[in-house]
Amino acid sequence: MRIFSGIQPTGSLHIGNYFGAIKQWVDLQDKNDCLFCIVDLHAITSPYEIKEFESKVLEKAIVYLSAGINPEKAIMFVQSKVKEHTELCWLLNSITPLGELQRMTQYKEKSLKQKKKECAGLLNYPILMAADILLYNTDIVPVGEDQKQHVELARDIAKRFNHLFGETFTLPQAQLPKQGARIMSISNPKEKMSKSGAPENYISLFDSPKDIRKKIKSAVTDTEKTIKYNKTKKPGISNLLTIYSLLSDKKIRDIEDEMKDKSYKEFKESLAELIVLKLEPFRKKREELLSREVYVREILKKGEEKASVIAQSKINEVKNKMGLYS
Ligand code: AQP
Repeated sequence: MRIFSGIQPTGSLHIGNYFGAIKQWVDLQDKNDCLFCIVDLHAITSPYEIKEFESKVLEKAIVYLSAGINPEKAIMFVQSKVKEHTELCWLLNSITPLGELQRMTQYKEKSLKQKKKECAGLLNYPILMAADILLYNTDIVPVGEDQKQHVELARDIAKRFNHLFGETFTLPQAQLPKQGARIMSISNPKEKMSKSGAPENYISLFDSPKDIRKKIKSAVTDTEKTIKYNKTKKPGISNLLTIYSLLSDKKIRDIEDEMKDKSYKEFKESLAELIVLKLEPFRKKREELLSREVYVREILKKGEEKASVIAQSKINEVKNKMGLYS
């Protein structure tokens, strides 16, 4: 199977990104043909710091490696270095109905947040994402729940293109993890954990033990006392139980049993220690890689070369099918 997925280089990668996306990538890379991209062109659709941007991209490559991506098995590269992504995006622009873009949940949410800073790129974001995916004849796109709608749109665009110009694109499918497809914010459990939100809302993969303990201590719960999973009535505790379950590989029911005589404070203390323990290898690996910039850049360069070969051949096919001057 061909697998493609990406993450924006802005913000700090959090446990939601890990359980929703990266953990699936690590599991898939052994038996599949994987491309993992740092989608910098997506990130520029929101305000960003120009001076820090390149280092953020490099930092994300370090994050991918620290979280278990193996460059011997998967192609890792930066989106803007393979120009066919933007080229295909423009070609797909011409067959994507405006109404479909306007109904995308992420567009509606982000355009509200960005208000006066909203740009056309925010609306066209899913077309670029479709180009990322379709360029590589992707079968499976491992993502968290919030990106499912965009993958479905990519599939619709592929179907429309194939119908108009003849069989060209593989129809991609989103793959969500069974558990952890939507980790909620720990400061507002009714909203998704988000890296562009305030630091109190997420646990970064590289937060210090001190910060982890502090954030979990102040995580929002409810006024009851029972440690029971109930997504609608107890979203805070349910989210913390989900995180506990994902990190401990224990079933939620078993954790509820284990914790039945414990207070929220005690439960939070064990959760914080579990997170500290499980994230320690990520922190260590990152420390080690931070001083190896040349090595990381080499990995990205090799990835770019490999991705470009596939992308060039696909874009030529697409342009031919569309009848463009050859
Ligand atoms: N809370 C989450 N739970 C599970 N999965 C999540 N993902 C994001 N948040 C959660 C998945 O992580 C990948 C990151 O994709 P992205 O960088 O393109 O950004 P996003 O989806 O918009 O994620 P964020 O963290 O919320 O970033 P901002 O705040 O910048 O928008 C995707 O696979 C996503 O589904």
